Parts: sequence; C-alpha cells; structure tokens
Amino acid sequence: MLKFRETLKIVVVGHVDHGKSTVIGRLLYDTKSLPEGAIEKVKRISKETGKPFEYAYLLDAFEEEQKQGITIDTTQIQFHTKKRDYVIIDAPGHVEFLKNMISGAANAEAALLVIDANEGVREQSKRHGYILSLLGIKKVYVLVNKMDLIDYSEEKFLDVKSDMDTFLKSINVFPQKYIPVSAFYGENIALRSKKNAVV
Ligand SMILES: Nc1nc2c(ncn2[C@@H]2O[C@H](COP(=O)(O)OP(=O)(O)OP(=O)(O)O)[C@@H](O)[C@H]2O)c(=O)[nH]1
Ligand SMILES: [Mg+2]
Repeated sequence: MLKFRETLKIVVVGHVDHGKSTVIGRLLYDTKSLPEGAIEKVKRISKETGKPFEYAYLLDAFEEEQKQGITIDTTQIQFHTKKRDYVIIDAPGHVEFLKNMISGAANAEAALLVIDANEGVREQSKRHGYILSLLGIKKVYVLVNKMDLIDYSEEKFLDVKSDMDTFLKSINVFPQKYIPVSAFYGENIALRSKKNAVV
C-alpha cells in the first residue's frame, strides 16, 4: 500500500546575526543529514580565510554571504526524520533583505523565531513576528539562542521570553513554546540539553 508522508515547511526567522543559519547548520550536523564532505569544506574555508568555523557557512553558500557573514537570500533545505519530511527555509535577518524573508515565509506552515539571549528582542525580531501574524502562520516556536553567552541563566531566558511574549500577544501570535538553545554548541537542538532545566 502506498503510504503518504507529510511534508512540513518551516521557516527560520529573526533579527540579523541572532543565529538562524547556525540553528539549521547544527541541526543538519547533529542529525547526520549533511552531504559527505560538507563539514570538511567549511573547515577548509575557515582555515583559508583565517576565520573561525561557522555552521552558518553550510547554508550561506554564496561567496558574498560568507565574506560578510550574513544571509542575503533564502535557502531551502530538505530534512527528514522517521516521522516526516521537512523543508527548512533559512531566511535573512537584515532589514535590507526583508523582501527575501517574506517570500521565504510565505511558503511556510510553521516558523522558528530566533532571538539572541544576550541581545534580547530587537527590531527584526518584532517585525518578523508581525509578518508571521500577517501570513497567518500559527505554529510558531521561539528559540532563545546563544544561551552559552549568558551561562544558561534561567532568569535571563525568562526575561527574554516575557519581552517577546508581551509583544507577540499584542499582535495575536501565541507561540507553541519558548525553547532555550545554544545552536553553536548543539544544546537543545537535536538533543535535549542537560545544561538547564527550563524547558
Ligand atoms: N556563542 C554563540 N554564538 C552563536 C550561536 N549561534 C550562532 N552564533 C554566532 O552568531 C553569529 C551569527 O550567526 P548566523 O547563524 O550567521 O546568524 P543569522 O541569524 O543566520 O544571520 P543573518 O542570516 O545574517 O540574519 C555567528 O558568528 C555564529 O557563530 C550560539 O548558540 N552561541
Ligand atoms: Mg543566516
């Protein structure tokens, strides 16, 4: 019998540099979903340019993106688990590329809104939240990222959560969950973190 598998389209949004591409890169890495040689290639580029290793380079494939360290255009990645197929859409966070973010989000059924725990809620965190509400995307998960930079502080996590939740409520967005993560160190990405008990 033919079995139909669901495909879920998830867009990853949020303020510039808050770690969207790193979240996806690390998820692909931890679930062994990368094509062979991909990590080695990024390591080689890092060595050649003298820059630190970036999971984001797995997504930001264009030379200009790697040079500037920002995402310019959306990238769509196929991702599979036993249960489902996913298309993950990496959106740019810079205000200049808002159009690209919107076209990426327009296709999605769910969204991950990434906020840097150290910087907190910023302009594009709110604007992207607002765009999700305009597009009627109901399944929203907020990832409070870079928890390593704030020593996995539950108090600071709850502050960021409260700030964002106040804003999102005012525009009728009710996230399914707020999750503290460290994309760079793989905490709460593919596996549940032992670093904090706030989830
Ligand atoms: N310490 C720490 N740094 C992180 C973490 N996640 C991302 N970063 C760093 O933050 C910087 C920006 O990460 P990106 O993933 O490129 O951010 P982005 O949100 O995709 O940026 P744009 O697409 O340009 O908006 C990089 O130097 C990452 O290594 C984290 O969990 N901890
Ligand atoms: Mg990016």
